[in-house]
Amino acid sequence: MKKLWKKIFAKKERTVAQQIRRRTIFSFTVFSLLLFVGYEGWLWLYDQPDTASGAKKPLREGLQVNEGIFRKIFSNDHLAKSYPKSAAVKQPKVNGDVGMSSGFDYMHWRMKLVRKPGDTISVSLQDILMMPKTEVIFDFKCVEGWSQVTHWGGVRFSDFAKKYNLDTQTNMQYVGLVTPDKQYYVGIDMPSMMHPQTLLCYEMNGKFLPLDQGFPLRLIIPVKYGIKHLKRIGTIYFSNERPADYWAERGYDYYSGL
Ligand SMILES: Nc1nc2c(c(=O)[nH]1)N[C@H]1C(S)=C(S)[C@@H](COP(=O)(O)O)O[C@H]1N2
Ligand SMILES: [Mo]
Repeated sequence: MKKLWKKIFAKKERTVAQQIRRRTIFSFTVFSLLLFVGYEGWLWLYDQPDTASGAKKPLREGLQVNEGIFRKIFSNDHLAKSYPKSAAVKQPKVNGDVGMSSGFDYMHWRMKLVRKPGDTISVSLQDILMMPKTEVIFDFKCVEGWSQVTHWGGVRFSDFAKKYNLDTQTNMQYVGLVTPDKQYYVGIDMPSMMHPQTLLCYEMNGKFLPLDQGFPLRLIIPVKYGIKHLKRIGTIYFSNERPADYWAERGYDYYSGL
């Protein structure tokens, strides 16, 4: 009995050659298994239906799950940190002048509000000024790496949408904004556009915007990087497809959320 016990538990003495052989067989088995699993997995993926975008369904779904998580973290429910007025810089930096062509006739400016293709109305600065004002003081961040605390005033886009009965429109997925000369343009996802700190902005430090900072009207959207804060709004439209976006076309993240 004792002998049998010993025989079972005693470490088998193996020659070096035997040990190498054993390890080789083991490694080879694991490698073959992995190869098989990988190959079968690839065949499975290959058999999956394509989506409209041409990507395989499981991959597309994975991306959608990621996007969903991303939106939960970065959208609506979180407010950008706000600061006291005294923290705002007196002379905010001017950055970016695409679409800010000279000869802009600000005296006759009207914002084109495209309710749907073929149904556009004009909105004047007077119309905007008649609505309740909201102010926001936040740390404005540019993708170039600088940031500064700035103070803005204007109409919440969500208030504007309510006043103009844009229910159908705000049920769509995106808003597009374009400068009057069409040179600069951004696309914004609807949750960020309806965020309580997103403004159709006409004031900086309690005064009308300077021309080079977007007079008469610009977008202020604290949940996004600077590239999305389009200066000098010419047209607003709505879409379920991603609107053209100047910096996304040049390789920056379409969402550019903070
Ligand atoms: N029309 C227009 N709006 C624009 C830009 C631009 O080039 N053209 N640049 C963007 C970028 S990159 C930043 S950081 C901010 C800068 O706003 P500011 O000039 O008021 O500081 O505007 C954004 N809005
Ligand atoms: Mo920027």
